[in-house]
Amino acid sequence: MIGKKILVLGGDGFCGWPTALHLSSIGHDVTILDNLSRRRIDLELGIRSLTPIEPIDVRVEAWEEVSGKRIDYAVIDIARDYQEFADFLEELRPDTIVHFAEQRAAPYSMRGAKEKRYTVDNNMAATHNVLVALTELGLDSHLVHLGTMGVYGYSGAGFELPEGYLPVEVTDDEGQRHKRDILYPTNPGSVYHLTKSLDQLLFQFYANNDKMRITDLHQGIVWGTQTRETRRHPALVNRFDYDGEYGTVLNRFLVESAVGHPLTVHGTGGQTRAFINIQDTVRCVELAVNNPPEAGSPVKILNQVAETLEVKELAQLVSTLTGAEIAYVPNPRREAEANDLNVSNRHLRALGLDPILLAAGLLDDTLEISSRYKDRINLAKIPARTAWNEDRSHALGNDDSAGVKNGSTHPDENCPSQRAA
Ligand code: NAD
Ligand code: USQ
Repeated sequence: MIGKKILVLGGDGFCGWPTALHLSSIGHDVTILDNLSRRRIDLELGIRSLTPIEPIDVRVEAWEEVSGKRIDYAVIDIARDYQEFADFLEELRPDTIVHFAEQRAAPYSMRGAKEKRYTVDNNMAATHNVLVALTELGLDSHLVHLGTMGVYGYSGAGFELPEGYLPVEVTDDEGQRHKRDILYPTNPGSVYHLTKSLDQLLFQFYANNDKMRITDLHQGIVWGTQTRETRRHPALVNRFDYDGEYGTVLNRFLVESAVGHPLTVHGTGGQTRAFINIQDTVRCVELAVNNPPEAGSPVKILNQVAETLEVKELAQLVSTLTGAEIAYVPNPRREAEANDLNVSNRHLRALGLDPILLAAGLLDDTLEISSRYKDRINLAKIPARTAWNEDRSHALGNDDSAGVKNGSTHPDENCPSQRAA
């Protein structure tokens, strides 16, 4: 089991970097591939990680220094440079590919025409290129993909959300009943989430047609920053996004409280979402890597979540801990004001996951990082300004909603897909 050759696509990112370190620390032979587009988006948006992140070569050197283990890396755009990627794959011949390499921010994907197109072009081509390359090269690598809970939508189904498939029964004209497991009807809430819904169809096709072994991890919102491995050296520190485009809700609340900014609850705060700590993200990927599906079986879909909470509950938790004020701000997103969410995570629990649950004490670490680096926080980048549609744009008080219809104000050459590394 131990000692697989693993390729981590998107291994320079928030989830990919600590996962690469974790898999290396437990004895796997890890290679990172990344096009560094996330670092370029920081430049494009004039933002930066709260934590100062080192260049990728410095990161892997620091890992070798503290662990004695080597992680190789390659800078390739898997969406655009198919042949370079396929040649790389043919030489490496990994047992497992862990695929994080997509544009992952919902607000960024809704900024305007350029970002919508970039997110779809990048994410669909990235995933499809991986599948095509594996097929063309005849490689039997197990593909582990990071998907999202958002593919299910947040409509409050009234029952526990299953893991990927919905059992249905149809009665034909003769009264005969037919049972089927179908992909759970998808209901994405942003262009980004839409790409994850489309990924599911690509996986279904290639698992069926080419007997590819695929695990799709439907992950909730990740909170926290550091893991056991990233704490081992300052140059290993993980990235921490807090801005209105890439910052996720709990990490944003912790940063906001560190600088005395009111906690920005969108709308009523009745949105219920699924959460998981970054330490559990890396553990879940380990479990998925160790438990591939059989060739010829359907895509193995696991819900990678620890618990569900309402946004206003999160704000209350942080406020109680830090004394921060809570501000109920107009919601820039088109989403239900309140929803139920009851999610099964039976598979990962059965494989041994004992998830970290949110409790005030567990926020200390992230709170400490937020305070330590608070001088790096740009207050102007905290508000979430990207409106989902014209109606939401008006609710935000944007006089000119043209930006919503016509795309963002930044020029083409600023899109990370269109700039040289
Ligand atoms: P991230 O943006 O920090 O990391 C993604 C990495 O992929 C970046 O380093 C980026 O440079 C790279 N990348 C993007 N397109 C690429 C391409 N065409 N070729 C090569 N590299 C490319 O995002 P993250 O938070 O680490 O998320 C990783 C994955 O996990 C995403 O697919 C995301 O949808 C999923 N996920 C994240 C969360 C979360 O809360 N962060 C929750 C659920 C699912
Ligand atoms: N929200 C606030 N205040 C904020 C920021 C967000 O109230 O300051 C609200 C949003 O309106 C939303 C909820 O918090 O209702 C979650 O927003 P988020 O930005 O934390 O998470 P989301 O956009 O859903 O995306 C993140 C990751 C994405 C991943 C997804 C998992 O960026 O890659 O797929 O979480 S899930 O939400 O389960 O689909």
